[in-house]
Amino acid sequence: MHKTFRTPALALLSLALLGCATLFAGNPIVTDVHTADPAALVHRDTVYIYAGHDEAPPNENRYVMKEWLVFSSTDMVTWKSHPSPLSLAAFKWAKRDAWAGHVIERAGKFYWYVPMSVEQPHGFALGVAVSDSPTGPFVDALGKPLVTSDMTPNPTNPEGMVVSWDDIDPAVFIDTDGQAYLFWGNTNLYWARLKPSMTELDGPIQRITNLPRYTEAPWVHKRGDLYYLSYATGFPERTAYATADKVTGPWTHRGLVADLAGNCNTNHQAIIEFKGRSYIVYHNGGTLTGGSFRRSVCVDYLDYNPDGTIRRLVPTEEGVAPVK
Ligand code: FUB
Repeated sequence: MHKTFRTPALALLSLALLGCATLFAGNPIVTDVHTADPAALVHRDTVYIYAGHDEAPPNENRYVMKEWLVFSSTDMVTWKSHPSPLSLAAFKWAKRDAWAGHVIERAGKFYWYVPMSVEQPHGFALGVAVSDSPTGPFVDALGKPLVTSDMTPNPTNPEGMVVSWDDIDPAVFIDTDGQAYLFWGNTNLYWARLKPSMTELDGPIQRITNLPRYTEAPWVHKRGDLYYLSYATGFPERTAYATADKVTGPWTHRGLVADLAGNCNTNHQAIIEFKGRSYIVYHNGGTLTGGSFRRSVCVDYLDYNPDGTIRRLVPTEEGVAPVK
């Protein structure tokens, strides 16, 4: 996919004139910092986007990610930037790599599931932080990981590499009966039930094995009676999806949601309904300083066909219209 991206000048000018941390949409929605791996939460009349912070300097081609960021909007167009509510420093047991997380609310508390690399057991681990507010501050809920690398196999990816980073990209879904599920994984896609505490697994870790070229970034949502599991596929990544009649599967692969992200080798999506419309939140490398390690979050509409299949994303520069 080729597209041109607007310069950040307009957004920066808006910021300067306003003298506050209110950002105006058009894609990318944030242009003063690089943001990646969005998760989105609808809470009351507000949408919160939780993102990783890509801090790699220009020409440094590796992830430099030490904290997570949060932005909020009531109209999907005007995004307010809040102080960073969570960083690696909150997890005494973690070392590096504040990668893709997910926030969900239960009984008035907000739980933020995040992957980080650790020394022992070698690889990534999943932690969970908790707050009374969607904008934090969040604190480590357990003082230790929820999932560690020795709880799952280290798979071999299609390139023949042993993947020690399989325990990444947590995504939590609470079903209509109140049961919570944790999905995660790179190369292997894992899931497990969560106890009502949201900080303990409830039963064995299971795998979904029938999704072609599953890479990472699972996201589960429900529309009507149908469950959707979207995820990054292949590498460089596109976004694919599967559907099921139950959140426990079996899942049927349905095709692509999105083609390659512009100027960026990963794809990472969140799908929400807000005030009667569906949105997809994703990232690309679409700023003047952007790229695979300096990504930026975008918002566009997500449309469904009458049979419930998802229409392929049309990424836009103008983004979405304000919600009335
Ligand atoms: O941002 C680091 C990793 O890149 C995420 O965990 C993946 O989803 C991919 O976007």
